[in-house]
Amino acid sequence: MRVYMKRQIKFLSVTRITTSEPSLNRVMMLRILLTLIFLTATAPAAEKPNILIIFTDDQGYGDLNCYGSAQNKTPRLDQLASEGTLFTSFYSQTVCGPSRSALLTGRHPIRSKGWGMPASEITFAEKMRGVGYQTACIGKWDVSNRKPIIERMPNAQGFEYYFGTLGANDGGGVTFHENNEKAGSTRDMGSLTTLYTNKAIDYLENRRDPKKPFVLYVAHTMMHTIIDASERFRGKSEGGLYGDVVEEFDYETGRLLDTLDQLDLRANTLVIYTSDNGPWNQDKYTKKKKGHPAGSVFWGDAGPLRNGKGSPYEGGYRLPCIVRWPGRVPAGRTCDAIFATIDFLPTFAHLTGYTVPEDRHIDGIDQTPLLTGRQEAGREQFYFQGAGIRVGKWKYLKPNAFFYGYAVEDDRQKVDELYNLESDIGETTNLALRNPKKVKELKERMISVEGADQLRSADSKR
Ligand SMILES: [Ca+2]
Repeated sequence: MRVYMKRQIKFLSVTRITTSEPSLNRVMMLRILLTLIFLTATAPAAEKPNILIIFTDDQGYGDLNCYGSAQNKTPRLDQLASEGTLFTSFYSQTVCGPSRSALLTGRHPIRSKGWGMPASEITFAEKMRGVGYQTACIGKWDVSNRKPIIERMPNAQGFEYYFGTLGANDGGGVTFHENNEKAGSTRDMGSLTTLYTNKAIDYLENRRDPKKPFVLYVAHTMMHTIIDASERFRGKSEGGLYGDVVEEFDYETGRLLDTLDQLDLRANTLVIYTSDNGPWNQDKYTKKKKGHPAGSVFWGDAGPLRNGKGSPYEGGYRLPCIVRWPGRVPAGRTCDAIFATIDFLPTFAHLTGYTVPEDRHIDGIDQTPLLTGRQEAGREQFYFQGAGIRVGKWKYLKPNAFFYGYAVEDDRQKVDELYNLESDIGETTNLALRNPKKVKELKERMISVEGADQLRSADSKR
């Protein structure tokens, strides 16, 4: 756009000097001005990417076929991966609310406060509105303590349009809000994936202004217990009820992606699919959970990773992540660089033209060079809340690392833990005693992140 403007302005000045006929001069001036107005009006949609974030709940690292699942059939997400980049060291957080506050603000939950995210936090949606974006959120919010606290609900946190549920569905029911108003409730958990998809499609087709770029954040309630699939998918997969839900989500995501194509939005839309935390795969929780059909499988698969939701082991934090942006993000690429939801806000800043908030510590970094393939390196480190840190291939957990109750491994010795994730992705062999220097180095790094409110982390300085 800037180039076009410069060319037109240059042409304008030349025209003024060389044209002697006044009426011709006026006509040309008018034409040029109209061209400039047209270019200005259409430029944002043509230049700034739309962003579609598809965020599932409690879906494990190993749930998709393209991440190694032998049971679940996920052709649409597999296709998305073949059209974009599949990340294998992507980190969200270990539970729902903290994961959402981190994604929205670019700040670890120690700063963005998870379920209790204060109104003073700045989200990427707020920043994107400031640079001409339309902003919408469909689905699970979960950062206003599951309550209708207006100043902490989506409309007040940057999203012009909202439809969804403020909390989770542990009791087998949800209440909806449309913007700040109550909008009904349901106990039919098998209807939610289709409902949110329909709302997202309706937003793309009917609610947005086609002349402006958009960000659409679709946060599904599935696969969070109490899970269910619609009649069309229930009992159909090889993976029990959980597999049915995964396959329905895959199908519905395909419908949403098809809508991008139908509206000619594929080329200029950055699509990100990921999950908020690992699967609820611990016996302690699942054995006593009521509300599922008898005998059904209702938890996901962490693949080769240790433990799941609520744990600082990889199964809690490391999630599938697929990014597609035709012609910009390399297609068919698998990338093991460290990338995280906290990086979304600074990366979107680069891509859409806003400035990252400067009055607070931002933990995320701009990962545009990684996404676009200009570099294969990502974050140098990733911090696990109250638990430890990963630096390169090394991961450290402190003796009193924080676990949510259901994720506690009763036989875990409360000692320093050090793992080489490159050779031991399942965190089976504790190398701490053999590498005291590495333990000391990582412990210091961990402490520097925790005390970083006024400082920039090593990654943020790049
Ligand atoms: Ca969750």
